[in-house]
Amino acid sequence: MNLDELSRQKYGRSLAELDDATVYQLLMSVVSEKSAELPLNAGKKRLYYISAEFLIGKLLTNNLINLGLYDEAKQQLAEAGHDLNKVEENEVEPSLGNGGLGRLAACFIDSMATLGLPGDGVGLNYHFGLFHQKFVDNQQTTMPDGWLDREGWLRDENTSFTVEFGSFSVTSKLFSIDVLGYERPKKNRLRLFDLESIDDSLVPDNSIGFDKTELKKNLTLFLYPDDSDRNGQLLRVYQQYFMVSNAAQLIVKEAISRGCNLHDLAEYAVIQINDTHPTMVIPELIRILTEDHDIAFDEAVSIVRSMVAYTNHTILAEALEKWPLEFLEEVSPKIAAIIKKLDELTRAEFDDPAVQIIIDGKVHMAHLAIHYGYSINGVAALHTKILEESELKPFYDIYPEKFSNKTNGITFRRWLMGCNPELAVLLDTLLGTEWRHTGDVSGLLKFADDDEVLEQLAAIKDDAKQVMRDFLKFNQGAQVLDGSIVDVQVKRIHEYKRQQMLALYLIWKYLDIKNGNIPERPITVIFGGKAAPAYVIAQDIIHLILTLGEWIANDPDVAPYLQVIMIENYNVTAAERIIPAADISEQISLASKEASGTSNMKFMLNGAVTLCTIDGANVEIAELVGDDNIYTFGASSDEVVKLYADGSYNAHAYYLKPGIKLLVDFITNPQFMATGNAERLQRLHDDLTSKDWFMALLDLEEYIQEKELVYSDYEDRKLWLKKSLVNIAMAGKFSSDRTIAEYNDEIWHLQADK
Ligand code: 26M
Repeated sequence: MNLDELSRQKYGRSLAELDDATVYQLLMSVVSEKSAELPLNAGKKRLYYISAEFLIGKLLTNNLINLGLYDEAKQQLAEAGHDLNKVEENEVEPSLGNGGLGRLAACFIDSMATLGLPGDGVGLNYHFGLFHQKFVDNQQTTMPDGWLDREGWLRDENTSFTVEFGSFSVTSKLFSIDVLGYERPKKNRLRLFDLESIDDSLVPDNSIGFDKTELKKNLTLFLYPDDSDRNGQLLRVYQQYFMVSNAAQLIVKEAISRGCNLHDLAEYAVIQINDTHPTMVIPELIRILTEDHDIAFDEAVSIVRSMVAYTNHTILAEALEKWPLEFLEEVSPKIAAIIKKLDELTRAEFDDPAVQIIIDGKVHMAHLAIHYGYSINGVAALHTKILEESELKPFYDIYPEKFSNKTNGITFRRWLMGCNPELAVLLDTLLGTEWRHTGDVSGLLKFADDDEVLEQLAAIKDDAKQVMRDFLKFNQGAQVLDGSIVDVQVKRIHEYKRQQMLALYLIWKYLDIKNGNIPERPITVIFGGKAAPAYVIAQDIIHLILTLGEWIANDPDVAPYLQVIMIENYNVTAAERIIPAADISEQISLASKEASGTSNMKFMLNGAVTLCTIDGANVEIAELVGDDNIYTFGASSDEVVKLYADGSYNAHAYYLKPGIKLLVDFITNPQFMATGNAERLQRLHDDLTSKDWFMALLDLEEYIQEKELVYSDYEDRKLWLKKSLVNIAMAGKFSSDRTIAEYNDEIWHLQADK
């Protein structure tokens, strides 16, 4: 590849003369042409990973890496005076996901392609994605994220299906994005269904409101449209059925084209459903087999049962989908009728009311998926244990063989090679390049006491901090304090993740500095994340963080030592700039509530030290790195489960402890409140002092202590660098290639293509 020559051919100018936007166009066309030539991974059996979200991030760097062109491209660009990071600013990040579940799906399709497994992602092409977050008056505002405006990676597949709803039908339109494996000669695809009759003009420029009843025009406008009213909830069911009906039709069509007679469909296709959102694929496949292909109902049920596997990502009751049967009857009477039949079958077999599919007129999607699929997995060891022993125990008692754990993982292409190329090069130098294929970086351990290597790690962290500074300056004009320790919590805003607990710590630290206890070095605490528009308390938490950040910045006694930055519109691109720069990874969910977490793995791989509760995959991180290399605190999941079971957590009693009351009451201190929105701050205060459903006050004192210990340990440079090194070295387990190999060995049984 000679970019200068290509530039002269295409634009009649040298590479050095191009502006960054044109360099981007050039690189994108090179990559697209190369990837278009690659054949698909093939094999009798294909996997379809159906997901409402695919949070794939920008693709240029990733695809250059996977095509083996990254080093060349970077060098040629550098010689012509261009910086790949700057060039990448011209790419728009697809807005097709929200959080961990969507990013996991993106890591998984990358790993499937890397392992040569024939399998595609299947989802929807939301025109305005989730939403674009902007801060106005220290509050979250939401704008449509029109990511499709600019030329991107989508290819029109010239494929359409008809989807019949109860009272009308629509035509779909299939797009795809190539999914390349790491240095692999074949590819897979992300298949995204769109609506032929979609109408972008339903959405105003500056708001995410739109007519929810115009279903023929709106089905693929937004991911998770507001569901605070009945029309919004119905729209989600319409979207889900649109997604899975297309998926099912695609699966059947492709299987037939490979010689399947449909009685043997399970030999040709396996479906992984990412959370319960795609569960209706079960009745939809049964419908297609019985209605269109004359297969008897019982046989159709048994075929489908042997080809659908379900991943559970949460034990939060409010996130376990239960749709009123009446909704399903409106969206698709045929699907509702099949679900009723399936419910009758399970009722005849099992007496326990807890395991029925339709309970009090609501369809429990997880129950449907467990009875009529062959596999259910949790996403970290602790999470799976909680599913088996408590949350889904009645199902585990019936079907122990269906349950398994698949601890999540992350792709090292994006989360190490792409976002931290200097660290990747250091690993090459120390270990050779094998780790790029195996994910095994444990050889680094033998350098744990090598001062030279430790200093190289320190230098890499400093460079990453500079990249982060530039990003925050560019993104939102924020100026990171010089020489600060970087302490980060980035993830969806949710009470169970307890951003509010870190905010309370910041109040403590602010007051401590006011009292004259000056920290040894400046501290930069970085938050990032979006709150669901209908989730009021989550918006209040964002408001608290932003108001606190401003308050501290305006206090000259404290501002030189403590800083709070909240990243606006946190997304994959921001994560790639922030995570390599982090010293401390905040993973402080209420024990038992975070199914796994995946940012914990990204931080670890990039040398941050974890400060965490014993929750999700933190448990596995702690086992790997040992007590000396992680900071844990807080109630255990058993203790928390017990507190919920006997209802004995008393928020008010914790609030009344003098050390805690002072911090919580700061939120409603009149001077502070006057700088923010009194209603929001008062509501948050009231919630913390009376309900505190996710028990932020329970662990607060221990958290403050542990944070102080972390900051003071950081000052022992050598000790800290060693912790950082051990974390990197032990992160190999969390390669999503390992996770996907496990899914394949134990659930999918696909043949890898050569
Ligand atoms: C539910 C109902 C209606 C509308 C939306 C939802 C919904 C959408 C997304 C609920 C939850 C959603 O995301 C869940 C999620 O991201 N879960 C995370 O999955 C990760 C990958 O397994 C885990 O690492 C995280 O612990 C888990 O929170």
